[in-house]
Amino acid sequence: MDLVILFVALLILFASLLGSAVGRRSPGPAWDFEAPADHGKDGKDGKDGKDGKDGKDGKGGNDDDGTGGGGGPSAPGHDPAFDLEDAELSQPSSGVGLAPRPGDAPPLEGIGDVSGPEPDDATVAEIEEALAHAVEVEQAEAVRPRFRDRLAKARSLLAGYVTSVLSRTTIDSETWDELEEALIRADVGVKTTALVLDELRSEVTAKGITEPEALLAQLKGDLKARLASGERGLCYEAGAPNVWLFVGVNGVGKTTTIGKLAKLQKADGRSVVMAAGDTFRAAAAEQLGIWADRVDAELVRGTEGGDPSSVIFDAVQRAAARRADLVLADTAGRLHTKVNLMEQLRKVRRVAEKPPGRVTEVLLVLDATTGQNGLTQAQQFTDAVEVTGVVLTKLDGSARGGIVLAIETELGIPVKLVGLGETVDDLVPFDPDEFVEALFS
Ligand SMILES: Nc1nc2c(ncn2[C@@H]2O[C@H](COP(=O)(O)OP(=O)(O)OP(=O)(O)O)[C@@H](O)[C@H]2O)c(=O)[nH]1
Ligand SMILES: [Mg+2]
Repeated sequence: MDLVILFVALLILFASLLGSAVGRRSPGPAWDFEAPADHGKDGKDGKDGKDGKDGKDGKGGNDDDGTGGGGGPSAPGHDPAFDLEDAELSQPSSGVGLAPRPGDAPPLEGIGDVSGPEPDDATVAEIEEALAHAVEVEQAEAVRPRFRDRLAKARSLLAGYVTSVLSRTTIDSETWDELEEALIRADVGVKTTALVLDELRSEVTAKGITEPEALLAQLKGDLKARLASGERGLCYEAGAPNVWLFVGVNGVGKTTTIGKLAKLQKADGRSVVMAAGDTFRAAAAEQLGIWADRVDAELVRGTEGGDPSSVIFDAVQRAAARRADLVLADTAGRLHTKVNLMEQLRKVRRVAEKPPGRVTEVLLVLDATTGQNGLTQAQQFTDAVEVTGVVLTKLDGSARGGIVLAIETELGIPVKLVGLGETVDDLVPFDPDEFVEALFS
């Protein structure tokens, strides 16, 4: 009998415990850290959601999943356990909304299932300002990168020499030695360095320059003048699909440059067809296809191992049929020393030239980190396909930007575009003045 009474008592105790637990969890969404009520609050307070930092690091913040910027158990700085614990401690069992956490902005009216005081005018103004700032940051991302910001490596190489030259009170033989070493190390090349310094010596004599500061100012002026005459515009002739052919050795950035340039050209109102003329590897066409998707351009590709000329031919036909303005033609990277590959390139150019196509640019893509070898490459490619301009990539990671001077002085080929980084907006027209200033200031 005693046992029966004990059993019934235990049953009653268990039932009452269960009832209280269910009652505590029953309010639903506001208590559940996966529910959107709290996330709506965090995501729209202008601090967690779109502050221009979280959105870029790929770890959270953009609120694309609709859970709010601070949402998701793994959102940085947002501990879901804290939410639940905090809610359980501070909310009545009716469970409407969560207590604000330290640092939370008060919720906005009509957002989520959140109760609390109405935001005052100052808070609304603060939120609006934060959102406006986020928009500014997003817009700023598309702004053209500045040479000065991206040429830190090249500048720091020259900085030591500049400081040393300026530290002396006169211009002496050490000054000239240092300038020579600086230019050669920056890959201006022995020949062009000699030309630059000979010119500078004559000017120093003619103008009676004695101050190191004036000497450096003269050098900068000379370098700018040396680069002033290049025709840097990309040639476009209306009335037929213009073909711009991209050539160069392996890995210099041909395919990436086409993607970036397509975006620039489309922004200028031109329609673009991309030709996957690198048929050596299937992955090459895939890579170009990704860029085509990204910038919304049409892609024409052939079969792996097929004839690159026929891909370019098809692309020109497609462009003509669609009345597209430009065919940006990729080619396989090739060593300039391989005779048969250079011959293949000649054929590609001949075929691209067939009406209705018109080759208006042959752009040699050079990697700025390879230095003086770029000069040899430029010579060989020019012999094969009449290069009309150079795209100098990876200037952002190179201390050797001086190759620009060697190419223009020794080969007379204008540098038309430079790559200052890997993202789609990191291709810019070459600006000699900005370039020289970025190197020396
Ligand atoms: N930092 C930096 N990297 C760049 C730049 N341009 C291209 N790259 C990188 O260079 C690498 C090679 O670029 P690709 O476009 O594949 O070069 P490619 O000339 O088409 O190479 P192949 O097709 O193999 O001959 C990629 O990782 C690019 O992101 C630039 O201006 N700066
Ligand atoms: Mg490529």
